[in-house]
Amino acid sequence: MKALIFGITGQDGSYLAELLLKKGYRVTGVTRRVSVNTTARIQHILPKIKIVEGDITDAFNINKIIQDEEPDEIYNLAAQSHVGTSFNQPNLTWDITAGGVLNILEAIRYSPNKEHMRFYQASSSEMFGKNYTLATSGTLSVDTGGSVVVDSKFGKGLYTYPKYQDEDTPFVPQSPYGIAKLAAHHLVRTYREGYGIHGSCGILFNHESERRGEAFVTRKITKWIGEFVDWLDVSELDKTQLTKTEDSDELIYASGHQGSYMKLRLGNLEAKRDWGHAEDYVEAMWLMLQQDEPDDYVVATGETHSVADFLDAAFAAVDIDDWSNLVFIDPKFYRPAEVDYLLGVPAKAEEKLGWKRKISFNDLAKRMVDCDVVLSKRKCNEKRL
Ligand code: NAP
Ligand code: G4F
Repeated sequence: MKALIFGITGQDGSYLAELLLKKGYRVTGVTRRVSVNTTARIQHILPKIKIVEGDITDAFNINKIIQDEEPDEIYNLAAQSHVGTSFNQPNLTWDITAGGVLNILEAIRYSPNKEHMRFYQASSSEMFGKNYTLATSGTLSVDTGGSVVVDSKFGKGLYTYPKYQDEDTPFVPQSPYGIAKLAAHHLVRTYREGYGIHGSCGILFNHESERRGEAFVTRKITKWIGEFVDWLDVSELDKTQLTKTEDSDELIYASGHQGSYMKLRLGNLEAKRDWGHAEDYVEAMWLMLQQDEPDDYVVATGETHSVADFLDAAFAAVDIDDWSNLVFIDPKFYRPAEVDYLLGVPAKAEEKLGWKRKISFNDLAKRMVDCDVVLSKRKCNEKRL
């Protein structure tokens, strides 16, 4: 089997390529020309995959790649994927995140091998925006642990709160990114129904990992913790020496110590997300393309946690219980419109694909922190040489 991955240099692209190689696929990845090397995440598998140069906004280029490669499965993970950036660069976000998908669909539509091609599109929980479904008393019963049992048409599942999103929740996107993803989502449905393309969309909720981009909130937190722990070590400080001073809210000082350290600067800590691990989520992408019929699926954990909860879990991994003096709230990181609450019900994916997430919220945070502590030490040692 032959797979073509758009967005192979990204977080998900790297995990998906590894998964497909393990399954015996021949993998081709599309990378765009940039002035620096972007293959860090796939460096270890580069000898085993084929790389072709392409940009999904270039329709002719994309068409040629698809006709040349004749893949059995096409995975589109390429996007301008940062929600905050989409408010500053809405046109670019639209061209890549919506227009790019149209280019791929058109190439498939006119391909002589159309009947043999299956297509996966990376849709997003960001498409739900501010909307959610409120479980009614008829569909839920309260579990002893404070969770609720949602009795959906795909069976019973245990979830932590009666507000959720699933495949039936109407989309009310809140950002240029969410709107572009929703346009792409509807394009896939239209090409599926209109031209018989085997196209499936994974409505994936937030998923993170040790390879997550550094501008997303989880990785921004764990990277900062890694570097901070290194600073404590080098300065021979222990955590009890840290004090808050009156003259600067933005710096961390230690009693009896000359140096200071810039606090972790964040925006809205109240927003709630359904966070899983990317390694689990790429498995769901592959499973979708193994189905006889194309369809759309929510992929999520069924739990929701605030950014503040993630801070608790991440700082706990380095034995810091109270992070309140280490974080500075910077209005710059607030968004013009926010998605306040995401909790996905993955009952359909569990029932029809047999998918189940394996990595818990606390393990996710710990794995990311552990990795960033090691990475920071390595980087700092290099700097000191
Ligand atoms: P990511 O790390 O930001 O990766 C995005 C990928 O898209 C990178 O390989 C990037 O290449 C590529 N790309 C961007 N613009 C391109 C263009 N014009 N032409 C070709 N390639 C381009 O994102 P991710 O977290 O792996 O997410 C994968 C996909 O799932 C994205 O579509 C994202 O929107 C969607 N999604 C993600 C989540 C999540 O929580 N991670 C949830 C729902 C949906 P460069 O390396 O050159 O920048
Ligand atoms: O980590 P985030 O930037 O992820 P966001 O906006 O939820 O988007 C991610 O998940 C989507 C799926 O729902 C994907 F489609 C999308 O591609 C991306 O992978 O922000 C999470 C939350 C937001 O509420 C944000 O306002 O964290 C809040 N936040 C608070 N301080 C921050 C910061 N976000 C970022 N990036 N940086 C901050 O300093």
